[in-house]
Amino acid sequence: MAEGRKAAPEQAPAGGWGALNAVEKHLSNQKILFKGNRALLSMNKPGGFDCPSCAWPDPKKPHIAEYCENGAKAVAWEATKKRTDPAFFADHTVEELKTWSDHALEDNGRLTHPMRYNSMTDQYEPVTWEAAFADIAEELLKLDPKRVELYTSGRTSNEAAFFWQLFGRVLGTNNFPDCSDMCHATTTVALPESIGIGKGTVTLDDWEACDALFIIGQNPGTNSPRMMGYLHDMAKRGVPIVTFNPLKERALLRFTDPQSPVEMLTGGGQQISSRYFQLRTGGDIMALQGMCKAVIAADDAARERGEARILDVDFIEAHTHGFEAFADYVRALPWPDIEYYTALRREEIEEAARIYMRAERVIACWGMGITQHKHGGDAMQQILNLLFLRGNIGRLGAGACPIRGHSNVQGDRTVGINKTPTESFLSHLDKAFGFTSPREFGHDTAEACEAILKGEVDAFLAMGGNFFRAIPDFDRIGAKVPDIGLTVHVATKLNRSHLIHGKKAFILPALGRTELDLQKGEAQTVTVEDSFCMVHGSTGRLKPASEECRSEPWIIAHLAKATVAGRAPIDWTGLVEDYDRIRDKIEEVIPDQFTRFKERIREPGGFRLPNGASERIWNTPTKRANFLFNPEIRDQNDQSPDHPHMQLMTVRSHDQFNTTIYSYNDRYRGVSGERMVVFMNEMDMAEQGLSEGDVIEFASADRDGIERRAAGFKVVAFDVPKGCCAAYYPETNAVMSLAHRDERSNTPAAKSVPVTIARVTQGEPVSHEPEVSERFPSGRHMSVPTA
Ligand SMILES: Nc1nc2c(c(=O)[nH]1)N[C@H]1C(S)=C(S)[C@@H](COP(=O)(O)OP(=O)(O)OC[C@H]3O[C@@H](n4cnc5c(=O)[nH]c(N)nc54)[C@H](O)[C@@H]3O)O[C@H]1N2
Ligand SMILES: Nc1nc2c(c(=O)[nH]1)N[C@H]1C(S)=C(S)[C@@H](COP(=O)(O)OP(=O)(O)OC[C@H]3O[C@@H](n4cnc5c(=O)[nH]c(N)nc54)[C@H](O)[C@@H]3O)O[C@H]1N2
Ligand SMILES: [Mo]
Repeated sequence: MAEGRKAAPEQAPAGGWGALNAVEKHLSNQKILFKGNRALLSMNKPGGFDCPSCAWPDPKKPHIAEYCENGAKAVAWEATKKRTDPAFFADHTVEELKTWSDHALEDNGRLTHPMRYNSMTDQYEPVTWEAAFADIAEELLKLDPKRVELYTSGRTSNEAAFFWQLFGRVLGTNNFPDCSDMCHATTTVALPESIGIGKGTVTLDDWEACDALFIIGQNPGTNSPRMMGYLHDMAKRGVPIVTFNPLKERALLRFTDPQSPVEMLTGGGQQISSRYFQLRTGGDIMALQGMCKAVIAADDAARERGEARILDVDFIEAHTHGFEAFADYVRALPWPDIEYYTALRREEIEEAARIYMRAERVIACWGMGITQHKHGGDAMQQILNLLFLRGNIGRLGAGACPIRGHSNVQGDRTVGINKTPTESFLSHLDKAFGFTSPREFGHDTAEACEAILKGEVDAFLAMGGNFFRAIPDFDRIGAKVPDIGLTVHVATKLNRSHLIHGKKAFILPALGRTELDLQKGEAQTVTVEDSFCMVHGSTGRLKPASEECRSEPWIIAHLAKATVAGRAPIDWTGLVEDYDRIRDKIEEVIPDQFTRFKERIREPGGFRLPNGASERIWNTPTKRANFLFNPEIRDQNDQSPDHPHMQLMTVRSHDQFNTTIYSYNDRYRGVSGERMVVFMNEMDMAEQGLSEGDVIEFASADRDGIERRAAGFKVVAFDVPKGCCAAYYPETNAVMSLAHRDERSNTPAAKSVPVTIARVTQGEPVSHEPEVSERFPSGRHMSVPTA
C-alpha cells in the first residue's frame, strides 16, 4: 500500500512535553499565564466550568488537571487580555477588516460592546443594549418569519438554546440552521434508522470494559485529546485499537503519557493503533462490508464444521431485522470490488475482521471522516451492521460511539434546535408557554444557504459561530449576504461572518463559558450534554471580559421581550433571573428526558439522558435493530472512472478550533507557519507534473456548470492514498459545492470534495520537517506549573 507515498513526516509520539509547552505558549500569547493556569484547574470538575472545546465526557473522578492541550488553547483564547473595543472599530472600516486573516480578526481579542453597523462610515459603532434591541425588534416585526433564520453554534448552553428556539417559535418560524447540520447531522438522521436513536450508546464505563476498539474517520489527538488518555490506557492493557483513516494521524500512532515515569524519561510513548488501515477516502462502506463478509464467512465455516458459532445468533434472532438479506448481499460481494473501492488488500480487511471476532466487547467510534460524505449515513449504518453481528450493542463494554464536535452540539438538538420538531415537542411547548408554535418545518443549514442564494432570507440571526465562513460555496453565498436586510451575531470574538454583513447589522458581545454569569447578584450555572448523553452543570468563574458583555440567555430574553412580548404570556426577563426557572420549563416541555432536572445537575457528574438502544429497546418502525444497506452504493462519494478528479478532504490542523485559527502550525503533521498547503501523494504529483512548493489552484469538479475555485495552496508530498488529497478548512470552502452533501441529512460532504488541481506558479517547498525531539513527554492530564 505504501508505494508511491512519502512516509508520514511525524515519527515522534504525540502528546508529550510538546503539548505542555504549547499550553504555556498559548496562555502567554494571550497574556494570561497566571489567570489561565488557575482557571484550567477548575475546568471539567463538579462546580467548575465545562471545557468550551470538544464534547468528550468528564470522568466521575476527575484528575487534578482534567484538561488537554487543545482545551487549554480554547480557554486561553477566551480568557485573553486582548480587547476588540469601540476604539478599535473606530480605527478600522469593515472593508479594511475584510483584508485581515481569520486568525488576526479573532486574535484581536474579546468583543466588549454591542455594535451597530453604520453604512455611511462603513464602520461598526457602539450602541446601547436597549437601542440595539429596539432596532432589531423593529426590523424583525416587519418581516415574514418564514424569511428569518436563527442559527445556533454548538457552544450554546441548553438554557440558551432552549430560549433561542422558544424565541424563534414565538416569532413564527422553525428555521433553525445549526452547526450540527455541517457535522453530526448525518448521525442524528441515519442512526435512528438502524437503532432508533441518533446518539451514541456507550458511557465511560463501557470504555473501561471494552476489549477492542475501532476508530473510523476521527482524529482524537487533535479534536478530542482527552480521549487519548483512554486510548493510551487501553493500548497498555493490550486492547487492540484498529484505525481506518486515509491519513496517518500521529496521535493514533504513538502517544506519550505524562503519568508514566518511563515514558517521561525515554520519550518513547505508547503505540496506540495496533493496526492502522490507510483506506481511500470514502472507502468505508466497502471496508466495513468486507469485514462483515469475513465474519459471516467464518461463521458459515464454523457452522459447517459443527463448531461454536461466530455470530451472536441469539441477539440477531431476538433483536434484529434484515440479517438474511444483508448476509446474502455481503457473501456475494466480490473481493476485487472491495479492494478497488477501499484501496486495501483482502488480507488486511480479513485481519481487521479477525480482531473483531476475537473480541467479546467492541466499541466503534466515528467522526467527520464518516459523516461528511455524500453517502455518510450509509457508511455509518455499516458500522452498526458490524456491531450487530456479534451483539456488540446494549451491553457492558460494547456499542456505537459517535464523537460529537462542539461541547454542547448534542444538547442543543435535545432541547429543541430542530427544523423538524415532533408534534409532541411542539404541543408541550405550546402548553408550557401559552402560544401556538408554527407547524410548518423550517430550514437546516443547507436549506438556509439555498434560501440566501435565492434571495429569500430577510434576517439572519446567529447565536455564536461563524456561519458564513463555515459553510460550503463560501464565495457564492457570501456574495448574497449584503442583500439580507438584517444580520445579528451574538459572539465573543470578531469573525468573518460579522464583516460579510446585511444592510443593517449588529454584533452583540456574549459572556464566554469560563466567565462568571451573575443574574440578580447570583452566580448562574448552565448545562451541557456531552457525546455520552451525560448532562451536567457548568459554572463560569472568571471576571467577564467587559461590563457590557451579557449572557446568552439574558440577550435572548431581552431581544424576545422587545420583539414578541405581546404574543405569548412569557415572563422572559423573570425566567432569566434564575436559570433554574428555565430548567423547570425544559423539564415541563421534555419531561421524559429531564425529570428532576435542576436537582439532578447538582449531583457530581450530572445525569445520563434515557437511551433506549443502550438497553436494547429499539425505537424503530420494526421495533428491532435494522441491518441496512443499499446495493447501489459502494462508495461514499460515487467515484466514477469516467470522471477523473481528486477527492479533497478538508481537515483541521492541530492549532485551530473550526474557523478559529489559534496559530499557523500543525505540529502533528510537521507543518509550521503555513496553512495554505495541500497534502498530496507523490504519484499524483508526478502524474500532474507538480513538485513540492508549487502553488496550485483547486477547481471544483462538480458537474453542475458552476465555476468554483480556491487558489494559493502549496504542494506538500505526504503519505495519503493515491487520488486523495487534504487541505485545511475553512480556507478550502469556496471550492465546495452546497449541493454535494449527505443525502439524508444535507451535511456538506467536506471529506470528499471533487476537485481538479492546476499549477499556478513554481515555488519554494514548505519546510515540513518532523518535530524531531519531543524531549519532554506529556499529554493527556498535564501537570499544572505553579505560577
Ligand atoms: N482542537 C479542536 N477540537 C475540535 C475541533 C477543532 O477544530 N479543533 N472541532 C470540533 C468539532 S465541531 C468537531 S465536529 C470535531 C471534529 O473532529 P474529527 O471528526 O476528528 O474531524 P476532522 O479532523 O475534520 O476529520 C476527522 C478525520 O477523518 C479522516 N477522514 C477523512 N476522510 C475520511 C474517509 O473517507 N474515511 C475515513 N475513515 N476517514 C476519513 C481525516 O483524515 C481525519 O483524521 O472536533 C471538535 N473538536
Ligand atoms: N470544509 C469544511 N467545512 C466545515 C467543516 C469541515 O470539516 N470542513 N466542519 C463543519 C463543522 S463539523 C462545524 S461544527 C462547523 C462549525 O461552524 P461554527 O460553529 O459556526 O463555527 P466556529 O468556528 O466554531 O465559531 C467560532 C466563533 O464562535 C464565537 N464564539 C465562541 N465562543 C462563543 C460563545 O461562548 N458564545 C457565543 N455567542 N459565541 C461564541 C466566536 O465569535 C468565534 O468567532 O463548520 C463546518 N464546516
Ligand atoms: Mo462539528
